[in-house]
Amino acid sequence: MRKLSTAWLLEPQRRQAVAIPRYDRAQTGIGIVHIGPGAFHRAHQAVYTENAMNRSGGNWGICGVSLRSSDARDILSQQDLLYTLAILDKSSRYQVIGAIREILVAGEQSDAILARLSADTTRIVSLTITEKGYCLNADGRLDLAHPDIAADLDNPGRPQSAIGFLVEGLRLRRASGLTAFTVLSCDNVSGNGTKLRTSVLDYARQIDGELANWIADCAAFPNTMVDSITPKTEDYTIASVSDAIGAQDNWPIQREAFTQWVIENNWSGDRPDWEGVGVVFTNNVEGFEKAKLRLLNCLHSTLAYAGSLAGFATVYEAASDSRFRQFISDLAREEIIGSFEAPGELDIERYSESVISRFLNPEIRHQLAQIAWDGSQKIQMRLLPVIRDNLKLQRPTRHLCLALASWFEFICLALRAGREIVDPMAAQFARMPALTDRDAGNVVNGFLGIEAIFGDDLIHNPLIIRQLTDSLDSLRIGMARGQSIADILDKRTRDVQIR
Ligand code: CS2
Repeated sequence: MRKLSTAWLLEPQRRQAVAIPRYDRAQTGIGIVHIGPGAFHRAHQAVYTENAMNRSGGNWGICGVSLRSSDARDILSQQDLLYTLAILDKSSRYQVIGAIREILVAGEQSDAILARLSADTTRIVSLTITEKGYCLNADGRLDLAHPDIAADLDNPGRPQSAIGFLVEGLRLRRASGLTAFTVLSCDNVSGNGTKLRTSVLDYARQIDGELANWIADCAAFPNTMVDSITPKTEDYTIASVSDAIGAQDNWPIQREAFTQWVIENNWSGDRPDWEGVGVVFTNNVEGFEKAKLRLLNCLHSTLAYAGSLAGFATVYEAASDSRFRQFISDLAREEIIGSFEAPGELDIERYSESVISRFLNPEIRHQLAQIAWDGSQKIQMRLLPVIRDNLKLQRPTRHLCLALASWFEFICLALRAGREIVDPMAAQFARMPALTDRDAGNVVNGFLGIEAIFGDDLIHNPLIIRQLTDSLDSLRIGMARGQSIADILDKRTRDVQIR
């Protein structure tokens, strides 16, 4: 089979059903640097940029910056940095994306990265670095003791972290009299732009107060909400996409048809014609962000932990179980909707239903194990703020506590079995005997005592301690009696309804 390449795009026998770049790729300059060009970036922001260039042109090619692995560069450079987006739904579509024009790897190509960041032509630096890339401590400030940050502060001209690169890039721009770029965070983090701004300014202040003031005055850090379910590429994806397009693509990306990008109206400089291809610019990102994190992501994490305990492998499998579906829709209706102010233009009930129906897309094999990663970071965005808001508003928290207790049990079972836990705090968990205690109360206290995750409020809340202990007990007792977790969830749902 021919390899996906620029030459293949020009072949007359190429399948016409596969969409390909319509702009002149060779003549397109780089205008965006993206830190973290993983699957989500390639399925989402790169596709909006591709579609914007198809529609209106512009020098908006993307330079991807990988902070750790060189895989993306090594594999994609063998196919001229082209890859296929497979949109999997009732009917599937395939589009070859050409927006990425260069991929650089930190450590190996740091000079080239800094040259890109400080080039006049670079107007936007976007990021998908996940929750942990922000390096914030429990008070929401930059964690100066974080090993990556401490190393960069020792040697700021040779950064390794995203924060270090942003600040060094901005410093170089200021020194050569250029304008700042817009810093566009695209992570599932509430107030992502504001948080990134805090990290960047805290870091810059350590180096040079004047530089920090300049960044504060000149660089925009809009908040954003990003959405599209993007399971990671598996071997079957490579085989089925290559088969569908008629060329060998060694790193295609799969995602659902639904996609959404909402960006705060807070911008300096120009940008691709994103509005023309469906991006929404608004003054109220916060409401959209909360709706997405609290409904889609919170329900995802709930399925990831409770569903894994039940032996399900994918979101589709777990959500297809009627008891699980009932549990998450009750959680959404009774405890999530109403915990925050939804944007006026969003019908929140319908949004919530549509999220659950997206979980039921049989074409998307989204592994629960993938969603379960980094739980210590994710629950801080997805579950804990809902619990806190409900406590303030005297609203119920029982389903939320059962979801959280599922995470406790998920970690506890992995620790006991010596299974790998993909989480930046895994080593700390392994050093805490309380987390594997037989007594549910001790486990709950052990977890709630981790201030970096839970702050210092929940451990003093008797209602939450009771509900968590109760939930963990019923999970354990039920499972020990051979009940399926789906039955346990089902029973809890009915108990709550009787109350
Ligand atoms: C998921 C998200 O992996 C996860 O934690 O909840 O990546 C989710 O698929 C996306 O946010 C959907 O936009």
